[in-house]
Amino acid sequence: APDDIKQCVLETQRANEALQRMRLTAVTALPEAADELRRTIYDAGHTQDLPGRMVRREDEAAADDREVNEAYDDLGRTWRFYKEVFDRNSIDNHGLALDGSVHYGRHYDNAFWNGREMVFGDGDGRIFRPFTRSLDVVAHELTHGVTEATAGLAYQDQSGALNESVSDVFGVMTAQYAAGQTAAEADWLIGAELLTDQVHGAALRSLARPGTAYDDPTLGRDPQPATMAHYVETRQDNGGVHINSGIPNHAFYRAAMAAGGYSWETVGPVWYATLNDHRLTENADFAQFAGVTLANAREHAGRELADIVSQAWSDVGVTP
Ligand code: ASN
Ligand code: ZN
Repeated sequence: APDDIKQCVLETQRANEALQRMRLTAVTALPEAADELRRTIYDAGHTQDLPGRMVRREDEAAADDREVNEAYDDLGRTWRFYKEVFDRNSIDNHGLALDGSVHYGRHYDNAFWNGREMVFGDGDGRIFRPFTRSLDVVAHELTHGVTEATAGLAYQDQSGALNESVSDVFGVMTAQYAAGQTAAEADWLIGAELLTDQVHGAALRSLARPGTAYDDPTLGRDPQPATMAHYVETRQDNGGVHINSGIPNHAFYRAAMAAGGYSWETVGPVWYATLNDHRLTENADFAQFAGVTLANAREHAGRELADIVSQAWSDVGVTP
């Protein structure tokens, strides 16, 4: 069944690519995008000027800078995950070169995708270590680019929480793939490597137990809900996009655990097909997203996985 989904994803991609090629050749006759990994890492030198000084390009030897090499290695792992598992050629599926900037700002406690590149702060050293430490965080940021290039989920309210969740889901899947872990073996944490020993908490977020990862209110982070019963209505954080993402995150976790085996071979392809499905609108809410996952599971993965996906959404209180 997962092979069928892969096949479908492949066919959709081929169709999209053929269309894109026709457009491109019609306009400028551009050469085919190279199907190869092209990374460039920049050093922002503790400023907020991007991208900063170029410090390591593809095939160059390791730099004398841990964060430069972590960004380089983890962008590579994420690129390989998308290529090998979903036959996706980089963020735009057209071989977009991957740019990353490290040492952004001073004591900067975050990482982000700015629409062109991935940017990583060094953390304040008290709560956070440099944001290149966690592969799932690097993959989370790169996936914001993938979502922008596919479903285009608006970064507000439920579609924003779905956008965040997709980044977490593909972030943990990238880490599980790189480590060769089954759903049962994985920790399902985002950013476990970022927190210093002084922090009370395991990670930024947990897909297995949302709300338990980082629940120290003095750190200004709200616990995430795992189900609709605890959905948080707020105007902060674009309508709580990093909060309510706990709900679709937990649905994915439950489905992956029920399916067993490797997440990227079971529910991962269903979520990936959903991201590439034209039935998913930019302002989709949880119920609509769930509906498209179910449609894809039914159409390409068969009854058993469809029932698992359906049960997982029902468990978190989302009815398609
Ligand atoms: N690290 C955050 C994220 O990628 C940055 C943000 O708030 N957009 O979600
Ligand atoms: Zn994000």
